[in-house]
Amino acid sequence: MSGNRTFTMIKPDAVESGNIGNILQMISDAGFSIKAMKYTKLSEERAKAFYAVHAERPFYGELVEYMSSGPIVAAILEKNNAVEDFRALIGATDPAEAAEGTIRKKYAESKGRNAVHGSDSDENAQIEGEFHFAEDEVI
Ligand code: DAT
Ligand code: MG
Repeated sequence: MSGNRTFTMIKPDAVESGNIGNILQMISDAGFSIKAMKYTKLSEERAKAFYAVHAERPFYGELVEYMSSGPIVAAILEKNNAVEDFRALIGATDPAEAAEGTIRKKYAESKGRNAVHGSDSDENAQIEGEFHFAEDEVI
């Protein structure tokens, strides 16, 4: 059975370009409700830890630098089939390959600076949510 929660971040490029409101509107219109949310900034150490699974990839250094370069919005979202439906809403990693109407198609700058994060499994949604939020911060 698929779970009903996922974790997202509005990344530094989308915050910088003034699209927090537009992206939250798309998330709300798609039927997700917010269980926790914060405006914050990842230190280099925290960005390294969050993306540790990608440590061996050639883009890891660039990814860590970018994700710690400016403020983000982190949130836990709820909806039936949350992980899969949210991945469909955000679109492919590379905005050039993302479907029309997806968040990344509309707001991402590039494959590296791609506007939003979405968890890729129920297990990672849980881990990533706990990375950013204490238990009593989740409604
Ligand atoms: P996704 O965010 O779609 O789950 P991922 O988990 O494969 O993609 O990679 C995590 C992030 O790393 C991604 O959102 C942007 C960055 N990234 C991935 N592949 C990249 C590449 N080839 N060049 C630069 N950045 C990349
Ligand atoms: Mg991923």
